Amino acid sequence: MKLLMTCVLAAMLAGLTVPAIANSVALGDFQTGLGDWMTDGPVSISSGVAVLEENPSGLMTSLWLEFAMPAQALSLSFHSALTASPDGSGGFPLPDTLQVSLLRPGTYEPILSTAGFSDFYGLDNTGDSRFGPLVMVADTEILLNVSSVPSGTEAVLFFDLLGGGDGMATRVEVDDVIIMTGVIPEPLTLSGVWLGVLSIAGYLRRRRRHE
Ligand SMILES: [Ca+2]
Repeated sequence: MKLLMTCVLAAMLAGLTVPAIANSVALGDFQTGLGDWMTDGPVSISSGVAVLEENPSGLMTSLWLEFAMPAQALSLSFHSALTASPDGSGGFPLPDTLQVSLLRPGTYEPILSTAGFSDFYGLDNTGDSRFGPLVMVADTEILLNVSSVPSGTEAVLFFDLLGGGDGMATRVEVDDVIIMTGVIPEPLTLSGVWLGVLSIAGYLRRRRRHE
């Protein structure tokens, strides 16, 4: 049922009036652990869900997977939940934030045009979210339109939790990472302007590379 809903949402996102989705590729259901996913900082599996908690020895906790884009990919989607509880900390001016990015391996450049940002979805622990026209959010499900990404494109999907002493202990759950595939009847015209500044995750990652 959950997968059917994802099919419908993926079709809407791709601008299809008649859903023509044939299949899905599972990237992460976390039922039997992390599989090929990589981590940095406190990431655990709890009841088949990946859980990111704030990194006490750094600003960022990361969960990522490198993969090749399947043929006829329409959407990349996942379920995520962010919860925060007071932890008595203070002094850090920015709220804890989840940033999700689809980047090229090695260079960490965004695969899709997200001018000014390296992430395609951001959510902080005050409830503010940020995403562009290639993204659809339905309750806890987030879908990214990847129909313009050529088959076989090497990609890395990053989930980054940016923490700090903002007074809250923040926890992020990630599950059901899948790519819906199918045939698109008409060529899609994808456009969108993502306003803003370079994301903090992108900055930190590049800085970490050069250290
Ligand atoms: Ca915090």
